Amino acid sequence: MKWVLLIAAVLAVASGADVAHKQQAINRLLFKVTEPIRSKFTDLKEASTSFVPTGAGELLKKEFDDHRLLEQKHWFSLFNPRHREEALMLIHALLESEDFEHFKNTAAYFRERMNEGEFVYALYVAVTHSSLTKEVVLPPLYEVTPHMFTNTEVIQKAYTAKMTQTPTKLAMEFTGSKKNPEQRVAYFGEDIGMNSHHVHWHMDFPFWWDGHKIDRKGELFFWVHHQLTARFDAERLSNYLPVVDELYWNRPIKEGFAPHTTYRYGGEFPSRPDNKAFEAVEGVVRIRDVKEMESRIRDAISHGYFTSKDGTPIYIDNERGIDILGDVIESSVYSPNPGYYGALHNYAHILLGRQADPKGKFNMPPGVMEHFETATRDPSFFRLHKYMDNIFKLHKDKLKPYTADDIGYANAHITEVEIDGDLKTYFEDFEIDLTNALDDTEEIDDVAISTFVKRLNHEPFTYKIGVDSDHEETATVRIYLCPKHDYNGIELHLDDYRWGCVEMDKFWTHLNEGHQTIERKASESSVTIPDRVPFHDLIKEADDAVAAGQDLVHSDVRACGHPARMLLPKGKTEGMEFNLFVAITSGDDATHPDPASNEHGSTHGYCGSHGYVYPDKRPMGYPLDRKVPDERIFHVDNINVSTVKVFHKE
Ligand code: CUO
Repeated sequence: MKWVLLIAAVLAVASGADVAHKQQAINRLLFKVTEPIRSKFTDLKEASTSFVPTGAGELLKKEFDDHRLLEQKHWFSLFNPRHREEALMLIHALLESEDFEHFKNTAAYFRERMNEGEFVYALYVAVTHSSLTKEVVLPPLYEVTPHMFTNTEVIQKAYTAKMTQTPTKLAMEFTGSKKNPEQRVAYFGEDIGMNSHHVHWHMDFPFWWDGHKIDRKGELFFWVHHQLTARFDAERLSNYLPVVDELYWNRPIKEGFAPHTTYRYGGEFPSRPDNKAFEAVEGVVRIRDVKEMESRIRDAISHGYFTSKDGTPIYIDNERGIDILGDVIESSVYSPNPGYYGALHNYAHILLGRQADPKGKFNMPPGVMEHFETATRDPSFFRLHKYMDNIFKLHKDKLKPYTADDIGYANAHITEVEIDGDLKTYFEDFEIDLTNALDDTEEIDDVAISTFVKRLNHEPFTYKIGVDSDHEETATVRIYLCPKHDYNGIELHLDDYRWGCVEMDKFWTHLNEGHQTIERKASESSVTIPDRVPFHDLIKEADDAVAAGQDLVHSDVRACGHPARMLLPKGKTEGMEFNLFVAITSGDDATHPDPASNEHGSTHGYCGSHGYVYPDKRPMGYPLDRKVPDERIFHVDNINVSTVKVFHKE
């Protein structure tokens, strides 16, 4: 994160709505959300009592006055229709604000009245999408609602430390024991940064989104989750585990899961033993419902078209079919016929989340699968997404394979691809501030309580791509990393490994006539984001800027993006071979006129370009997204496949 302080005193004093003031207000609204607004935050405190909500806010106020809203100090789940409805009312109220003052006052008013989980979700989504808060950096969610990212043991110890006012740094272990082979890859499913990316992806692209049209939202749903499963499989192979198998509705759920995680309000997250047979969730969804949804979707794929509500066919055996299929499977508001195709993905999350108490006999709260913050902790998450990924693959495999013309590009002859630096991964400690996990009052001083947990990182490296070119032109460069061998050590052919490829980067560059070397750092990847700025630093910087009458300029605002430090799979101590696949195609693939000089928000690969069309015209995953019956098609000058080794340093 680069921070530049600009002298903009006039603006700051006059409007109170420069970035520094906005950042300060959002920080304060999210500071200790389970307690009343601090009295020293006078403007917010004042608004919380005297502001009169208007528009959608007025409707929400009426719900509150009529005692219809979910109480405070209760768990919240987005998959609960009424909880969602309430959160959406606040999102609409915030998004229709005509200026930031109105936005801030609306938030302050409902912060003191609504359920805290609903409030946090609504504020995060509204800040993400409002034009009034474009440059505001959202505090790391894991420091605003730490319960959703940590475990019970740590939270309990943190409470003890708080009670005794003892500054403490607590070690956090990954869930489970070494008796469970799945434990070997818990560092991936439980990675704080990856969980943050996943929850933010779903805030950037909510299934319920009813605002402006978001470009290729369904395809992004496919791609971001396809990449999560491909990355998880690469981690499994790195740890001598077979790739994940899909979920079957009529077979027991092989892996159980004990989350060791507690809601802030609502007790422990429920556990599930190994080999639990699926049961209907009473009053919500039956197994035969999801089977039927699946069969209708498979049927549409076989036919090559979906049937919209009015009976018209929507043909999908084309480049854009994947977008519609994504909308249908999720299902989002864009689904052409949710009454018929249902909401396979969302119901599957609920089914998996409730298997501990499917009849609601024990009044258990929702499972980890019913929250995007916690879902990937459960190994069944990856089984579920593999199951859906295979449905996507069924559709992709039906499409006409690319021809030499579809993938060739005569202006780039790749002479060599080298890596400058080592592909070397290692674990390091990562510290998370727990201040916001602990109840207190204004009178009690904060003590420094944090937890540290292991996380994967890698040494910096740079791709060096030698290219001969006939003439000057902008070109598109795509880089994938693909496991070279399967679990049994058998070397894979292109058509077998392509679906397991991990997108490392995609960028546009300017080719000059003659020979050149394209250098691209791993840290510049367009699928990743750097570490989030800690909440404490955001607070200090905004407060300092406001006090000095200065403004803030933020880059790296987006929280959606795979953690940069997890760009590489773990690999093995003795080295693990991967195919490094580099393809250069014409710059015409870009949808924007300035691709080589514009990073499109720098995290477009998995997260699109916020508020704009997706920067790449080609299907996500191109040119590896379709069947390759004849590998010779790929033996072209503009594509290079080399073997690299990823080492893990113990
Ligand atoms: Cu992200 Cu199932 O969609 O978790």
